[in-house]
Amino acid sequence: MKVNELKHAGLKKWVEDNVALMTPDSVEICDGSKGEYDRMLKILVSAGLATPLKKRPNSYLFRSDPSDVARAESRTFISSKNKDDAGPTNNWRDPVELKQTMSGLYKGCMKGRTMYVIPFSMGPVGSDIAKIGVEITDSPYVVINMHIMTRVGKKVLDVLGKDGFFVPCLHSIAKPLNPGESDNGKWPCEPDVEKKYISHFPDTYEIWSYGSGYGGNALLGKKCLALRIASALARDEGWLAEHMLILKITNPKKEVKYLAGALPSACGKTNLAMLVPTLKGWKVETIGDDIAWMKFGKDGRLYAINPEAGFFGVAPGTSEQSNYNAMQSIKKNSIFTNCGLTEDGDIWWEQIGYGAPGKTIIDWKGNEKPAPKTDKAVKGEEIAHANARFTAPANQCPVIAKEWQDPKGVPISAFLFGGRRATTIPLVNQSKSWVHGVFMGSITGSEITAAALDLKEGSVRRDPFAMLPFCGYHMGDYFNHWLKLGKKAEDEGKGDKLPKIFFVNWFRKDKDGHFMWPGYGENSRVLAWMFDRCDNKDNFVETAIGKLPKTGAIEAPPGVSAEIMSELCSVDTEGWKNEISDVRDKHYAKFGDRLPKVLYDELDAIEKRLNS
Ligand code: GTP
Ligand code: SPV
Ligand code: MN
Repeated sequence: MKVNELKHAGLKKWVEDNVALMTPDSVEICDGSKGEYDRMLKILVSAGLATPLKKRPNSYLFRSDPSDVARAESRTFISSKNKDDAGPTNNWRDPVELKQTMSGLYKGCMKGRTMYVIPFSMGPVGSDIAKIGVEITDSPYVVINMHIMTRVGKKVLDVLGKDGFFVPCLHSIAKPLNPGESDNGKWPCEPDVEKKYISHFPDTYEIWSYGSGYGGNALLGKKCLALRIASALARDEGWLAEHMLILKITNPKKEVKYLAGALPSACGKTNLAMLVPTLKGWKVETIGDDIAWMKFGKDGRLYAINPEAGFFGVAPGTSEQSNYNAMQSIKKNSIFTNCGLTEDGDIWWEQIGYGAPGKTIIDWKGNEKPAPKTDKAVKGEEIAHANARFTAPANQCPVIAKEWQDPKGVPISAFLFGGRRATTIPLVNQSKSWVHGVFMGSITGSEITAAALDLKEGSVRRDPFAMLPFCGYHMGDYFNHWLKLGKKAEDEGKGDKLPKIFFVNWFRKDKDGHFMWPGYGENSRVLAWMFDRCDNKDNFVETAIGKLPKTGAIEAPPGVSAEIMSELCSVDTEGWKNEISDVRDKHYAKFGDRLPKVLYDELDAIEKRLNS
């Protein structure tokens, strides 16, 4: 298909204007076909950017530039007309100035390259909850990843019609080629982090990204559209766009519930979404592992779709033991970025479950090293980058639920929030009410992981609703949006249809720094408790901070003593007092008068209960 054959006048003009600005050598409208995918890979292999993996059919390894290994939060901008609308947790730039600067950068940026125009649907094509985006990019690596992560092609243009709504997503890796020049094995990008831009214009629902080819910076359907822009759309249209996995859980009586869970980046969403329960008779199946879009149905229940079509998962730590279903999902047709390459032509990473075969291994920077005998991580000597990722089609997951692409979505019974917290926060805690649940989401804290550049790993930061880097507007208004949706349901007499809200923590540590809770498959014990809570089972005790499991209501996993269980499931009063003052002084204080008053009321009420 040619540009002048595009039926949507707005889309055609947008493409033509950008061709004139970016001056690519050629333009291609992507059709999402297997032929197109294979052709992109031929280009990438011959440019020395992709290595075919002997051990995995139709699978390839990429090594990025060392400057381009994760989301660049310091270079991510929410460019609303009014600075106040971006709020204290986002980097704001004036949209007129930012567009001027970036237009200057975009000028001629695709010289020597092909411009790819990717029409994609976030969500099953034509679903009421789905949205259409079109990404312009000069990266064939982005094209193949978008093939897996979204639904690409002509069917999307058909739904878009002559004047349908789409989110324009501009992307360039910022590395034009001179005549005769090729990438020659070097990942093309702007290596100076300060010159990268991941910009969002929430008033006009546009995305402009420049200089990075990695993950959330470049696959613009994901964090940029499905969270930052979608959260603004959801605010304007009355729905929810969240950084949440969606899972289906079946109990031994064959009763089914759906649950959505927000955990910060690299804190266990993919693992939870595909968990293999250790509890007999329980089953977990996957709907999605990173993002949920949710709308209320006529019956008052909240229906969720997974807007994505694949998994862009954290590789290190993934093993047959920790995440069997992810390991099965990546056996073929998968893309690996910044993993190690073994002598026999397979990928390898820390905690993959076995030492590397052979004598040597190529690390993520392309250096040959002795093959590690064990899969233990050695600080500073990592073979795979800590944020190395796999891209795999969701339908390759052995436990993908049969309804995962149902256009009407699945009804959510419970939300869970959580983070990585070595102290204070109990294994699981149910909110006393919707408002208390929103309070819980709003104070989420987590130790920083490798999923973002330029942040000190390990220190605790507040990451409300796991949305800190992904909320496209003022976080105080976002809290209010959640409160308003709950109030509306309650006012309409449908409060009992609202999902129950829980807070979990798999990451408590003992004095020696060891995890107190085994996590992974054992988390099914907590899911089962939540499941029964949704049916109002008498398995809880009311405490100052919420509803905690009754002694014995969650059976201790092998190796966990009764004392540890009790520590994990009780209120650390002193810890919580510190938590409350930290939230009041350092977190809520940032939001000024846009922090809903009822959340301060929750804070006061908990403090009062802790002191009584
Ligand atoms: P993003 O894709 O960045 O949004 O990450 P995610 O939330 O999907 O995290 P993921 O499931 O990929 O897990 C990230 C890391 O946490 C991996 O190294 C996992 O092995 C580890 N992890 C996941 N679940 C658990 C758990 O229950 N306990 C412990 N100790 N570690 C876990
Ligand atoms: C995250 O960081 O939460 C991810 C990876 O899921 S990325 O797509 O790079 O944002
Ligand atoms: Mn994520």
